[in-house]
Amino acid sequence: MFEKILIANRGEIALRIHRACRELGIQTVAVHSTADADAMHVRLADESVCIGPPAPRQSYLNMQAILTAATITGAEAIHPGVGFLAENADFAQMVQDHGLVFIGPSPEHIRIMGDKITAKRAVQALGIPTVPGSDGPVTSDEEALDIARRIGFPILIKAAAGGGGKGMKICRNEEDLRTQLPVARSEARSFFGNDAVFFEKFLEKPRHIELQILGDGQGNVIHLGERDCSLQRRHQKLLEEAPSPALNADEREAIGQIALKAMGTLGYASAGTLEFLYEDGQFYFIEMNTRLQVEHPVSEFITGIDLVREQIRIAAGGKLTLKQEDVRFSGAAIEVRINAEHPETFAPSPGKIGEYHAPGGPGVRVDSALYSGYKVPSHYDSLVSKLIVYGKTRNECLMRLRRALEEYVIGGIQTTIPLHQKIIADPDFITGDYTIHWLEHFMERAAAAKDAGGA
Ligand code: MV4
Repeated sequence: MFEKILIANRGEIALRIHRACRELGIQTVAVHSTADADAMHVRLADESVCIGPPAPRQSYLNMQAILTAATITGAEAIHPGVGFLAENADFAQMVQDHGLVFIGPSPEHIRIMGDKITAKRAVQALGIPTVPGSDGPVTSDEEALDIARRIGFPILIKAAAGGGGKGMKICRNEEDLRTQLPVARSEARSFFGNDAVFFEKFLEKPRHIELQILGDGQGNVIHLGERDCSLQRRHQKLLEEAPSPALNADEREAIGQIALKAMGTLGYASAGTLEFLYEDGQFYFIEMNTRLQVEHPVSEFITGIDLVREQIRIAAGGKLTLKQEDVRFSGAAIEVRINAEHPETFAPSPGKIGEYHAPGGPGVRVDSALYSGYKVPSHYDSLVSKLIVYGKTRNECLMRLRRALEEYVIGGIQTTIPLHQKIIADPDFITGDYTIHWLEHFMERAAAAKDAGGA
């Protein structure tokens, strides 16, 4: 096992990784920007190194500075957390080239999955269902029209290097296709420096369901079930739950078995997530995330598996000790993402935390680096806390979430807590009846009700 790990991230995820290290008896090195000198993970780590000014390019994305920090502190491995360098294949390779261990999958697997076209080809070849579409990049109008005739409208143009919904174009007829193809290509070139685009049949009302997997790179793979991440706004997730209220046990078993076989053949190592769209009882793969995810705690709650601990054990050469039949699914978990934002306008609300009181009691977990007197910097993502609750049933989980949100006090800044309180009181949410478009409509209804009330 490692003696010392460098945590190349910040905020709640840096703290989450620190906690796993500590429980394994591993020393930690925090790296931080000048804006994060007073951060919780910096205070708790055994050692810390300031790696640059607030701008991420000059600190959390500065590979040379991070590798130097690892070298001077004698860290043997680097955990990249989520975001920043977590899915950067070049960084994973550089870490290896410096004789250190990257706590994550191989650079090759990161690279394959980072390009949506190569990712789709790879998983399709391994038997995972994908959305009907072009088999590769589309360049000419003739090709585009051919594919359109084969799969039918509506069609979605996606960028191979895309992600987060950037640069997607919906085409409802041939004219749209002719006008949008060049636009999509030039946007892809300017956003990502890669103008390759591909086509998929556009699914109108899917849910976003993702499968958590864990492999040891030696052919052993388990899955920790699915998470329903359909509640999102502008490609930012707000709330995630496991299991999905839309799936039955047979569907879960079927997609799980397909994924196990595929990831085993691939020899995948570390934690990973297969993202699917789910519509009318069918799963369609869209992307694979080759990292730990923000919403990993819901899967931990329903399986009792510590994903970060397992990532570290696997990176140190350990084999998976669990077989799929040893993974026991029980109960329901929900995570709400609490952002330092206005709950109606989503305007960022950085600033100094006043009173701080986190909820507790049975089945409640708070992953947050907040403390009273902490100053939320304006340079980074606005996620300041994750509240995760567990219940034996979804209903118990919902009741518990309601009371935990009531207990939570975060003074001094605005947060999305009031928004979460409204969402979980909505009848559609309570019955689990929502798609990826639900939240947009919910926000419109809420705004209209407010206008009517104010008039
Ligand atoms: C789609 C889709 C409908 N049909 N692909 C959005 C981001 C990227 N991860 C993939 N995305 C979508 N791909 C087909 N063929 C709808 C979306 C989409 C979406 C997906 C997941 C979660 C939220 C979303 C919000 C809008 C659109």
